[in-house]
Amino acid sequence: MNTPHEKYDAVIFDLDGVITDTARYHYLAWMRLASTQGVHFDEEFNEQLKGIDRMGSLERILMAATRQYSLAEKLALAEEKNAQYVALIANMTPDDLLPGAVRALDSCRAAGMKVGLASVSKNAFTVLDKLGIADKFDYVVDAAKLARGKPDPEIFLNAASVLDVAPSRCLGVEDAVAGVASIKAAGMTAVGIGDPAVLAQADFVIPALTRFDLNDY
Ligand code: B16
Ligand code: MG
Repeated sequence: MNTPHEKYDAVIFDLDGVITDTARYHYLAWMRLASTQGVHFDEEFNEQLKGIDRMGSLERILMAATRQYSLAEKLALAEEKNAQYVALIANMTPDDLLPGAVRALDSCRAAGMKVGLASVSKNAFTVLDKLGIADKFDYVVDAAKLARGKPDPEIFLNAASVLDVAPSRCLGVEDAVAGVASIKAAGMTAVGIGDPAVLAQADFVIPALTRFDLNDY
């Protein structure tokens, strides 16, 4: 029998930017779309889009455009960006797992904790399959069924509810400002991956999953 963790019964991970660097592919696909619409797009702009769902991200980019877009045009542009993104992730393999990701996931299982995945990406199941880690999760949120994206707490609350763990006994792991806000709004403890100055709302911040240690939280 595992000794239960003193504070947590579940760990809920974000995908893009935490387990694999698909954040880079989202960036490249948005960059291409923004340039076709005459919108300046750079790393700083991209930072604001991390964890924001597809239509929400598109809205933010088009706000910087010089004209108005109809709903049909927006849907076509979102589809165009997604086609580009799907092409970019087509050749992903387990080599695209970020360092420390498998060890972190396995350490949660070994500690007897439930493991969830909370990504607002509608491509999350495809990415998990390509990475070969789908079986490491007890539950993966289906982003297509969400009414609201991050920073709304819905996605993390859905994961906690299906895993049957109180939010206060959940640890959320995120690389995005909107994602950390979602975890905190859900009443969970947040481990940020990245820069402490950017992820100021997180309870703990580590540079990468290589430094993930359940004993620290
Ligand atoms: P898709 P996460 C998010 O995933 C990404 O951070 C964000 O950049 C992206 O726009 C969003 O997924 C939607 O992705 O277009 O594939 O549905 O960080 O919540 O894992
Ligand atoms: Mg992310």
